[in-house]
Amino acid sequence: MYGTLLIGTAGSGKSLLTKALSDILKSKDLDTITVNLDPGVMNLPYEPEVDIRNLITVNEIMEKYSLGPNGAMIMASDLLAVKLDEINEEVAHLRPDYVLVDTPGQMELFAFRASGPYVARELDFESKLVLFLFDAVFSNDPTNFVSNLFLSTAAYHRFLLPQYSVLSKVDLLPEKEIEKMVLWSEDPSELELAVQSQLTGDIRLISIDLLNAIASLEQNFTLFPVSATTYEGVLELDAAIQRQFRGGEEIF
Ligand SMILES: Nc1nc2c(ncn2[C@@H]2O[C@H](COP(=O)(O)OP(=O)(O)OP(=O)(O)O)[C@@H](O)[C@H]2O)c(=O)[nH]1
Ligand SMILES: [Mg+2]
Repeated sequence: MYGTLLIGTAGSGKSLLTKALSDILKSKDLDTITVNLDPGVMNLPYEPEVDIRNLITVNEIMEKYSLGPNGAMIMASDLLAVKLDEINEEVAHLRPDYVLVDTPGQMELFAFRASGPYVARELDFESKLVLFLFDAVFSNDPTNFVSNLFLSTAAYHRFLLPQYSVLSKVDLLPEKEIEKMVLWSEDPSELELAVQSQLTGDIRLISIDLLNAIASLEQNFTLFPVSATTYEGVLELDAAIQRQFRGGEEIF
């Protein structure tokens, strides 16, 4: 059983990409299920086979513990860890080959609290992969791109799982902007050039320092450009995921 966890900032496209990848896998007759781990989501673009909302909902927690929405979201994401055995049992019962795991909207609630790394570690898959989503529209200037690179590194630091970087929503920008970001991800000197030429003052200095720190980690951030609405790049991303699971090649 191979598990892919989709992680990224709020609204970066995790849920729609979960659907797109699931569509592709199912169209190839691969035994695939989706797992929703977001207890606060109202509408999903797919029908999850396993859904944390059957075990915990943010609304119930708000009522039961007299919490506001933020407090309830924090409590709900911590409760994920307690419910994990039940999630694992439900998944095991379905015996799929591929599991796509959609994670809570606010990435910090999952990645940066104790429960997220615990859940990622204890999910009962024989092999696991993280997809970290860079929202193309948000990443389209050097300052935001560097911030997102840093978040991606922080996610790796939390989960310590093989990790692919995905550039989501590429249908929303001209192709040359997408190519530019892919180039930044492949070649740190190109990103540094953009920082040097487009930024000034303290933000330039800090960005260069951050880039040097990231470069010293020697990680591969090469972006997979995808659109979950037009399906551009989704087949290629799926092929890369399959290679990772079957070949176990080093990514990060
Ligand atoms: N044009 C376009 N819109 C997209 C794409 N992927 C997601 N969206 C839109 O972006 C918004 C957020 O997408 P979601 O898939 O809900 O993102 P998410 O990361 O799951 O969001 P949260 O769980 O709420 O943090 C929705 O309105 C989607 O329709 C894409 O590839 N192209
Ligand atoms: Mg979502």
